[in-house]
Amino acid sequence: MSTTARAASAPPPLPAPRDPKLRRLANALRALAMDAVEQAKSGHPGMPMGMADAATVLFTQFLRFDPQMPDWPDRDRFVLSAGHGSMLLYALLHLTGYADMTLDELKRFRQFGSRTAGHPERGHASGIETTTGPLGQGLGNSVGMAIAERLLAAEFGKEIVDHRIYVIASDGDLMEGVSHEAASLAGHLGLNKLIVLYDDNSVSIDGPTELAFSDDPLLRFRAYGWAAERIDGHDHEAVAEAIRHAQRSDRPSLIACRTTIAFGAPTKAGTAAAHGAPLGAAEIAGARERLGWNEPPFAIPEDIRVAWRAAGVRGQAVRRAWDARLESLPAECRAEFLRRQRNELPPGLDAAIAKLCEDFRQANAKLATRQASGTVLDMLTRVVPELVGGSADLTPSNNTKAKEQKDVRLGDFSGHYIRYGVREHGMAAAMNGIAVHRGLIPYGGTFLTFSDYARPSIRLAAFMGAGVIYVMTHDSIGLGEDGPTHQPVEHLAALRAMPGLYVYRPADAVETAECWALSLRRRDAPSLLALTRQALPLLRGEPPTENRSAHGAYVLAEADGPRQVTLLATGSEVSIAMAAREALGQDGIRAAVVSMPCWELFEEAPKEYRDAVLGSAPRVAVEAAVQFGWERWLGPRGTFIGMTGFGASAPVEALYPHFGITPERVAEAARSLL
Ligand SMILES: Cc1ncc(C[n+]2csc(CCOP(=O)(O)OP(=O)(O)O)c2C)c(N)n1
Repeated sequence: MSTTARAASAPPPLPAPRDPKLRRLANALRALAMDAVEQAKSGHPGMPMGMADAATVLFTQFLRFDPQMPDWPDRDRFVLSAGHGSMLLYALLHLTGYADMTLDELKRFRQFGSRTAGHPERGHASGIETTTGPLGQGLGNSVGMAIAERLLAAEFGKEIVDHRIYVIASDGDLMEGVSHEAASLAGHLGLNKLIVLYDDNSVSIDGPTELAFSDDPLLRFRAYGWAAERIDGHDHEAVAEAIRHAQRSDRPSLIACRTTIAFGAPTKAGTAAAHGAPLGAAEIAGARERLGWNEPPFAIPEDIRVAWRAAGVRGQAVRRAWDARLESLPAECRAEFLRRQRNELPPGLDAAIAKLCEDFRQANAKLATRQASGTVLDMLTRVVPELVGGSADLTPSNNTKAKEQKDVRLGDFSGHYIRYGVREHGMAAAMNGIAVHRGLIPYGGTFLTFSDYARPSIRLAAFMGAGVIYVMTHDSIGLGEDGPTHQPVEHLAALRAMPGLYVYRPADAVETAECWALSLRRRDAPSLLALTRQALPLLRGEPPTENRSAHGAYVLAEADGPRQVTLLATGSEVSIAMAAREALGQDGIRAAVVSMPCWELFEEAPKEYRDAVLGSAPRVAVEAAVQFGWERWLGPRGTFIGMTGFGASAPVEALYPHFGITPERVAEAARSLL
């Protein structure tokens, strides 16, 4: 190529930065991202290179954090919602001095067993506040974190709780529906501690975003009740001024940072080619030259390393001052704050649950399990003050609001009940944020069918071990007249298929209380309570015992003599199995009934226990849902009674007989196995 031709195709020089030192700090992030992606032969260099300037301003001038105490409760939270740009976060954690994010970890980006997974995974390294990658989720989580901050500040005072939630989000984040729900809720509640830096680079995987995206996010967010402005994301002072402005706002803030994806790369900058593939040796060499970065791969000049470390110690004095304020809190208040941080439940929970079970027995409570759950919550919210409830606009149906709970409102965060609106996905994403923030235990309700609308966030809760509790009512055709659109049939199977999620389907009021206790105790995984709309008889009339649901399954009624058949059931179908047992008994057939409120717990039980419960007699399982998954419990000769397709719109009394989920059918199936 002639010199003239090269000159003609050479990219224009980079605009001179207003602050050369900050540009060099940002270039360290760029270089680490380029080098790590290149070494891994996989990853996303474009976004870290584009947002390096804005992230540098945030981390060196604003974010309050202390790498020596990564879990300092009053730290600002930083959420990289655009999780594909994970190298940006890893480089920031490394350079600011998080001990577990070593240079070696950066060199092992995306390799098995490294802390530097493809997308940031909470628990892999300190400083990763939440797991991101599925776009939109981080933004949804950040809304929950911002709610948690306000609630805890209202409870413990702003001396102890006064932090901000900063987010980096991309075009993809803003396109995803969950972010719309979350942003709308944040605007409604006026969550002004939430500041989103939007990587407004107009590029996504398919090419320029104009291929698919022509709404104006600024107008949209303003309509949600946010403050929104657009700045040059490579102008450090503009970024700083926008953040200062956002910090003073009485609303959540969106700062659209106009950036160039892969800023500095000679031919790929500004194009989709830089989004999700290594840049290649020639492009990296060109980027180094244009950026004036002459270091070998993974090398950081001493002055830059020192400057980044200084950013990492900036928060120490603030944190120490906070420690002192915590010390000077009244002892009881301090103990309560710290208990919550340890994720430790208050004393008195077991006694309260036991008393409630006794009350249910005394009253022979014939209740829908959703109603029993409501009664449980009336008690629990008194004993466990960190519970924060809510529903996606189904409060009276989900029975999620306890008598003493007050609504959370714009300007008044003294209540602990959130009106999430008709936003199941936003609710579930926000609950993840509340859970990982610490200090509060979120639960929220909708109909079980609409667990599908929340599923991507439920999956992330399961994946990162967030102790969220889902109250999902109307759990079968038993809901009746609303019909098949609302009647879940495959949902239990789908939810049970999800690793790390505990699915409970209690059979009566006592089991409901037991399952609530188990859900609360499990602080390192989500729990889902599938509850009925229809009333169920009390089955656990026996004198107080241990929490029998804790075994996942147990023999509710043993056969009168050696077992000839074992009837397995969950939830509303346990009483059907009990009636079948009785009918069989009249024919001299000895049947046992096993209630199985939680498969996952039963799977964890010792094999001998499981064998003893299941017995060696043939089995019939009954559940008003599809069979998928039941094979594992049926044994070689088992039969399943349940749904084979969608339900129908009719009163519940007509539906169970229509779909053949009756004591007679169960008894008949049992007889045919003998
Ligand atoms: C829910 C979800 N859908 C799809 C993807 C795959 N994906 C990763 S990044 C991306 C879009 C990239 O565009 P943008 O968000 O603008 O990021 P940038 O190109 O600026 O890095 C997509 C579709 C994903 N991570 N999450």
